Amino acid sequence: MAEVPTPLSDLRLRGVRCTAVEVPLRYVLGTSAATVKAAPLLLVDVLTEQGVTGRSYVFCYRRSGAKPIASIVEDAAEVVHGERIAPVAMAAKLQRRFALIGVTGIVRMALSAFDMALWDAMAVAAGVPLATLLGAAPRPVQAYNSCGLGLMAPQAAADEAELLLEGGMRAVKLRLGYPTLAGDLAVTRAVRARLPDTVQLMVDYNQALSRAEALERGRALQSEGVSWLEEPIRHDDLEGNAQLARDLHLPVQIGENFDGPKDLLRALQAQACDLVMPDVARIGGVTGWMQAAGVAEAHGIPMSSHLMPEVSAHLLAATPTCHWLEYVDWTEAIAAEPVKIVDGCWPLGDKPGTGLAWDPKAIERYRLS
Ligand code: SMN
Ligand code: MG
Repeated sequence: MAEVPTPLSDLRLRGVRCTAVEVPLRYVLGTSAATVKAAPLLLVDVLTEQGVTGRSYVFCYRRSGAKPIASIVEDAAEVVHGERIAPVAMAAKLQRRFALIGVTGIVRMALSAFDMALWDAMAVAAGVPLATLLGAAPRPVQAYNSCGLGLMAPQAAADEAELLLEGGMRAVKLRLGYPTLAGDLAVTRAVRARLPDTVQLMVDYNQALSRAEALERGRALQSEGVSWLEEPIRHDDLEGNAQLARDLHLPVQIGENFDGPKDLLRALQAQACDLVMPDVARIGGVTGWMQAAGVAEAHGIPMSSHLMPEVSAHLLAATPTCHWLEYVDWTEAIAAEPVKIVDGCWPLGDKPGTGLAWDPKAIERYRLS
């Protein structure tokens, strides 16, 4: 890390280094779509001629995702090799160069990972937190605990919910999508009953329901003290989501599957949701996030994040309609200095960049081939 700030105009791309790891999770996460027992992460380091390193990582969802994403990150770095680091300009060039394969799915994730590491390099070189570089005042960002609370028996879920209040958390998220409405209600009631009234409870279906089921279950959940209904149906069924948003008092939350800022715009134009929560690795990194944040503000829609809290906290600090940071502790095993939640908030300190730094021994231990 550069001790003395490097003039940003001098910062040039030398290359990238990608490392795939699979980190253990303290809390297993059983969603209605798949169970996450360990998290495959791709760590991306952007190297500059000046010796400054920019870091990012993305959650690969499946182990098999790491290699192809890494290969595209390396390809992208080749395209802009030797250029002055300018993430917005580089994103435009890369989107054009990757237009034939299509900037979606894992291509989008790779370009997002690269973009985030570029922004980190700039902030590190400038000697300021990423939030500061984005024009925001670094400040604590309210977080909800999204560790665990997967599909499990009601009493086990209630026990786990209590553990998740560590650090003064004022909200937690529960995964739903049991075979029956009765199953969803049993676990929601057990968890709600165990949480203090001051703690909010979000629920997430991971797209498990049909439109009709979502209407029935959403109506039932309206009187159960729940704060939002996340991805009840297919994320891309905008008409179905709009119908639910109209018919339910419970706010409909979507966004982790938005593929670039245009998806967020389309969802808001279709009035498909009350709240949005883009994933920084699918929305287009820092560059895509900031564009999406402008669109959310223009529509007056509160914006939260999805996973990867380290960079998302900086972005939310710079988001006009900042709502909730999704906190997960997935990098705890590999972080040089894991961040601890204080009084229910992610504390944005004064470390340059996103503050990401890895423990080399832990990286060796959890490295994927
Ligand atoms: C989720 C999705 C994928 C992996 C883990 C968790 C979930 C969330 O939808 O919103 O946290
Ligand atoms: Mg979700």
